[in-house]
Amino acid sequence: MNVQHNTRPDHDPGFMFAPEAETMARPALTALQKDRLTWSLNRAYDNVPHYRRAFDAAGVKPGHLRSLADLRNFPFTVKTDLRDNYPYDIFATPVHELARIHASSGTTGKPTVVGYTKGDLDRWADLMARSMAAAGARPGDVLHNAYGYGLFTGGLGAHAGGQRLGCAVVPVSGGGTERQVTLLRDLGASILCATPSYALNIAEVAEGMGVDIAALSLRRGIFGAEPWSNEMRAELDARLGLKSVDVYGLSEIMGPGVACECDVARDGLHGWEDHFLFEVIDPETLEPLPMGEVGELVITTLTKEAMPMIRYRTRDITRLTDEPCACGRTHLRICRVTGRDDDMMIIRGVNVYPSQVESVLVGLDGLSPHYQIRLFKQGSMDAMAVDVEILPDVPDHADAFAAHAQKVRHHIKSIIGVSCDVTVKRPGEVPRSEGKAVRVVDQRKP
Ligand code: DLL
Repeated sequence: MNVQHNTRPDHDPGFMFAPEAETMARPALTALQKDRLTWSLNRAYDNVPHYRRAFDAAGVKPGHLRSLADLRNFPFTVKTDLRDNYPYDIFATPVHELARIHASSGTTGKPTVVGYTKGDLDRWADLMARSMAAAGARPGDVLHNAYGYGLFTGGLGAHAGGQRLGCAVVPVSGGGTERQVTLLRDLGASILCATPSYALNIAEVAEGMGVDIAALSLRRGIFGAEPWSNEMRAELDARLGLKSVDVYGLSEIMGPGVACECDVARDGLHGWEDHFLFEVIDPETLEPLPMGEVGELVITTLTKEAMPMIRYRTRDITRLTDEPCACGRTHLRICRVTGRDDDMMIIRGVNVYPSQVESVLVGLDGLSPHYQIRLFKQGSMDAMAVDVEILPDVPDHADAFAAHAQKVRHHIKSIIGVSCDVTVKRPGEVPRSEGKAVRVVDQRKP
C-alpha cells in the first residue's frame, strides 16, 4: 500500500491558536474576568430559579460584585443541584434555543444533563482547538480520536476542537482496538486522543499484532478524562513513541478543554481564564485557599449561555500555580488532578488515592502497568487489595509470583504507608479499559 504518512517534523513550536487571549497581561485578564463574571452572575440570577433562590438565601446580588474577590460571598453549586433540577431547570436558556445536550451515564439514579447553545458549542470548539495547539497539534495533522462519541463529552468535544484547529479528524470512538491499530498505521495519524488507560490498551494490542506503534507517525497524545501519573506518562511516551499531554475538563463546566498542558513545560494545565474562574477551597471549611495550596477545585463559567455554573465544586483535588510558564501563556496552571475527593480511600487512617498506587506500580520490573484496587472490610476497618499483572516473559512459577507480590507490598508500604494484600495475575487477567478505567472495585458491601 502506498500511503503517504504525515511525517512532518514538529514545526512552529511557538504556535498558539488564540495568541492574543492566551498571552493577555494580568491586568487586562482581570478586567475581562470582572466584566464577564458580572454578566454570568446576572444571567444565572435572572434566568435560573435555583440561582435566584440560592443568591437570595445568601443575601447576595450580582450587583454586589465590586471585584473578583467578592465572588467568595456567592454560594457554591454542587452536583446534586443539577440532579434536583433535572433535566432542564438549571438552564438559563429555553430548550428550543439549545443546540446540543450531553449527559453523564449516572451509575445511580438520574443522569446529569448539560446543555449548550450554538454559541457555547462555538466557544467550546475554540477552547479545545486552543488546548490541542498548546499540546502540540497543528493544522494539517491527522487526529485519531478514540474518546467515546455519544453522551460523553470526550468524543464530540475533541472532534470539534480538532476540526476547528484544521486537523483531519478520524472519528474512531472507543473500542474495536485492533481496528484502531490498523487505522493508526494505515492513516498515519500524528495525534492520538484517548483516555490514558485506553491509550495503554492500544499500545498493548499493537504489540500483540506485531505492529511497532512507536515507529509510526504519532507525535502527540492528548490524554485525559481520568487521573494518571507521571510514571504512566513515561510509559505511554515510550510505548507509543509520542509526547503525552494532559487535558482536563468536565461536562458540568463544558467538557474537555477547560485546561490543557502545553508541550513546552508539560507541568500543569493552563486553565483558560478568559472563560473560567478557578478557585481552590478547603473542602472541610469551604474557605478559599491561597495560590499553591492543595484543595478542591471550584470553577465558575464566565461565558456559558445555556448553563452558567457559579462556583461549581468539582470534587477534584489539585492546586493552582501562577508561576510564569516557559511557553509564554499567561493563564494560571492547574497541577495534575490527583483524584476526586470521593475517590479517596482511608486505609487504616491513611488517605490514599488510586493515582498514588499507580505511581508506585508503573515501571516496577517484571510488572505490566495494568492494575486494579479492591476495597473490602477487615473487621470494621476498610482494607485495600491490589491486583497487579506479571509481564509475559516472567516465568509462570509460584515463587516468582510470590516474590513480586512481596516486592509490591513492600513498595506500597514504604512509599504510601499502608499495608495491603497483593495478588499477582497472569498476563491479560486485569481488565482492560476502553474509556475511563475502573481503578477501584468496592467489595465492602455484602
Ligand atoms: O471526562 C471530559 C473530558 C473528556 C476531559 C476528554 C478530558 C478529556 P466528565 O465525564 O464529566 O468529563 O468527567 C469529569 O473526570 O471532574 C475529573 O474527576 C476527571 N478528569 C477529567 N480530566 C482529567 C484529568 C470528562 N486530565 C471528571 N486528570 C473530572 C484527572 C480528570 N482527572
